[in-house]
Amino acid sequence: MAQDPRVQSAARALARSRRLVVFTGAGVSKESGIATFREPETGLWAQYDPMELATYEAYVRRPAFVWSWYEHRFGAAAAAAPNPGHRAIAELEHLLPRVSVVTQNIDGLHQRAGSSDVIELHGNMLRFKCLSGRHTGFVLDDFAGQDEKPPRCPDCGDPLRPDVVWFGEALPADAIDRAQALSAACDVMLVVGTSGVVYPAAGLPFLAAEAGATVIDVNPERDALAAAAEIFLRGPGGEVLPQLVASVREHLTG
Ligand code: BV8
Repeated sequence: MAQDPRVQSAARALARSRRLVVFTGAGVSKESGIATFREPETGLWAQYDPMELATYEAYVRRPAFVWSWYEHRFGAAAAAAPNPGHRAIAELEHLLPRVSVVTQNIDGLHQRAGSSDVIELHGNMLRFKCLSGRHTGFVLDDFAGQDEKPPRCPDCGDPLRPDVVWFGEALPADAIDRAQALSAACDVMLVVGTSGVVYPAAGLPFLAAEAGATVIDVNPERDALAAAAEIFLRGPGGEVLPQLVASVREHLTG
């Protein structure tokens, strides 16, 4: 891939960038062993559609069931380690003047890989709040002794929920506002591992392209963002990104 002219032109664009946004989806965590949203899960959850489970209605209707789905995912995220793709993204911060990561993922792996400016558009499943939303900022240890599923809010006794954005819920205003401002002002956007079907997140690459940024899309298969991407690099992030970053380093060190 290193001699691939598309990788070379992507590396040149990245090496020149002054304001880079890296926009990621579930695919960037696939090589860490975390299931994506639209590729069938294996095992117990294979027959359930995440779109049906990641909603307020599903949680209110079947709280223990939806909580068990998240417990399965907490376990996967806790057992997972950042993969070479996450680490390559984190390395870009040491090569380029300004790098912001905007992620749809809720697994916290970009932060664990060392990225220091991460906007979580859809929250983080290792943070919890009560159903009313009045009490937030809980972590798993805050209710470790509770057997009830879902556990109860230590402050008000409401059922707890993961601090994530469910379908039909608004994204945190500060997160989406900052992500849209950065996308409209960036000169390069590197998109990794998203099918580009979930809005308003999927609008960000189009915002960047309309503002004249070079949009680079990394995905093993074509996704819905093809119209926004100037350069498409076909392949898994864990393979493409380390090669891309090595090429950026070559361009910068001459
Ligand atoms: C909103 C957190 C309005 C939870 C997620 C009806 C009612 C209400 C809203 C809507 C509606 N119809 C449409 C909408 C809008 C809706 C939406 O966009 N729906 C889509 C499906 C049509 N959006 C919303 O509901 C949003 N809210 O609109 O609110 C509003 C406004 C004001 C006031 C009130 C309400 C909220 C959306 C957020 C939902 N929450 N996650 C949880 O995770 O449990 S979204 C969920 O999908 C994940 O975050 C996931 O990241 C995200 C996007 O999916 P992708 O990341 O792209 O993952 P996917 O599996 O699809 O693709 C993986 C890609 O990776 C593939 O392309 C694959 O090829 C690639 N890949 C595979 N292997 C690799 C790889 N890439 C690289 N390397 C590899 N190795």
